[in-house]
Amino acid sequence: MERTLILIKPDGVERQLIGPIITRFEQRGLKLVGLKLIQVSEELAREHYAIHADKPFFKPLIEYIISSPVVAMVWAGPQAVQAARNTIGSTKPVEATAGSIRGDFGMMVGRNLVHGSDSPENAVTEIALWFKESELVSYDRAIDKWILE
Ligand code: IDP
Ligand code: MG
Repeated sequence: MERTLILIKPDGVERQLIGPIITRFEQRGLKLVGLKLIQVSEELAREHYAIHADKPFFKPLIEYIISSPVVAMVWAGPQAVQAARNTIGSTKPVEATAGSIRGDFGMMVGRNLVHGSDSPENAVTEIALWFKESELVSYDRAIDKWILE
C-alpha cells in the first residue's frame, strides 16, 4: 500500500469545498488514514515548498498557503500517488481535464485548490513533515474487496 499527502489549500477551505474534494478521493477508492485542519506556519509552508524557493511565484505561493486553514490528509492505496494526482488534475486548472478537481473547480494556477505528492519518495518525506506516525491510522475496510482485486 502506497501513501500520499493531500492538502486542501486555503481556497478549497474558504470556498466550502472540503466535502466535495474529500468525496472525490473517497469515490476513487483511496483510503483515508490521516486528517487534520491546520493553520500553516510560514516555516512549514517554506519547508513544504522548498523545491520552489527560487521560483518567481514562491512568495505569493507561501502567502497563499498560510492565508487560511488547510486540510492535511494522508490517503492510501495501490499507486496512491499517481491515482491522487490524476484525481487532482494538471497544475494549471485551465489545462486540467474536466472531471478532475482542478478541472471542475479551478481557474488559476495560484488558486488550484489541492496539493498532492508527486512521487512515492516525496510522499514519504511530505507525510513525515506534516504528520506524526501516531496520527496515522491503520485499519481494514470491509468495502475493499469490492475496490481492490
Ligand atoms: P503541483 O501542485 O501540481 O505539484 P508544482 O509545480 O509542484 O505543481 O507547483 C506547486 C504549486 O505552486 C502549484 O500547485 C501552484 O499552487 C503554485 N504554482 C506553480 N506554478 C505556478 C505559477 O506559474 N504561478 C503561480 N503559482 C504557481
Ligand atoms: Mg508539486
